[in-house]
Amino acid sequence: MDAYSNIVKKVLNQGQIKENRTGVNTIAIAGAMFEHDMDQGFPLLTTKYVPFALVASELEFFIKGITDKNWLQDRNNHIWDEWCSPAKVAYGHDDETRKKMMKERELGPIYGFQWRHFGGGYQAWDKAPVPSGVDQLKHLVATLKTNPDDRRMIVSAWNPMDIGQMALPPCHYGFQVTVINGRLNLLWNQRSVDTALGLPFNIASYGLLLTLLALESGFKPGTLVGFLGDTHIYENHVEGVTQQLERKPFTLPGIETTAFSSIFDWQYKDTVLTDYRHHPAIRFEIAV
Ligand code: DHF
Ligand code: TMP
Repeated sequence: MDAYSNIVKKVLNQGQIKENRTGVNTIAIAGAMFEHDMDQGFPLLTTKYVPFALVASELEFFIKGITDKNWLQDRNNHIWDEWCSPAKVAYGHDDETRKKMMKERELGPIYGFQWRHFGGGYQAWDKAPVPSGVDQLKHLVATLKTNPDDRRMIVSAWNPMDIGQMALPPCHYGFQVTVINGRLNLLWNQRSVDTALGLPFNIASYGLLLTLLALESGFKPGTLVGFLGDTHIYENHVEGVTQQLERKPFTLPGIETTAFSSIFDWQYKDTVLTDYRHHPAIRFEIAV
């Protein structure tokens, strides 16, 4: 798992100062790769506490195609709050979209909508999305079971037609699955990477998705790979990550899933961490 620390070090050593829309500068590099063999344990950082239940409930929210943040808030998950609260709707591209987002507490056609209803014509501010469009996740699962040698098992969250309606254009905008020698590998693409705050969640989330897809299809969990684009550390995170780098990692935790029947029926509480030893949490302020 020191793949993560290596990325942090690379950004600190090679990063250039860059301005961006948030008003908090970053140091940034153009491109990095994260790689982790799932045989070594579940990829949850041990050099700081990462709240696994928040990662898992956000993943269930994506898998179910839900875009209403009330669903997350009902599960004590507030990681998307800033992207809907009336005070801080930062990304809506036009005033009308913004107003609707505030009123309906909708995030727009983000990850889950695209995974399950790509091209389905998101217009439902006042009702649940109608089940239309391409169900990319269903197709991927079906192909895994019927033709696992396929090299076209891709789910894309990047839909240029819908970006104007999203609370935030997808950061991790696509993933691919490939089966090699009986092992299921997952590779994701991410255009913009908040190395201190977002990346630990993204790694754990795709590690969990890989595990669930492996359970669903009967393949062994393989390698998790992240292709990272603009990979940055916000200036006000430098002190925290520097402190974090000095910490000695613990052995990685495991995860256990009880009563699994299907990824589509999976609930985040069905999966629990085992033996998670970690250093204390580090507070990083989020740039909105
Ligand atoms: N914007 C920015 N600037 N960075 C992000 O990582 C980011 N992530 C988003 C939406 N917008 C973003 C969605 N994912 C947290 C983690 C992931 C996430 C949003 C927020 C976060 O605040 N994590 C805290 C713990 C939060 C808690 O315990 O409630 C952390 O310290 O990891
Ligand atoms: P941007 O849209 O201007 O790139 O800002 C998005 C910020 O959020 C950027 O710092 C990357 C970060 N981010 C992640 O790192 N992971 C995520 O999953 C999400 C949603 C955002």
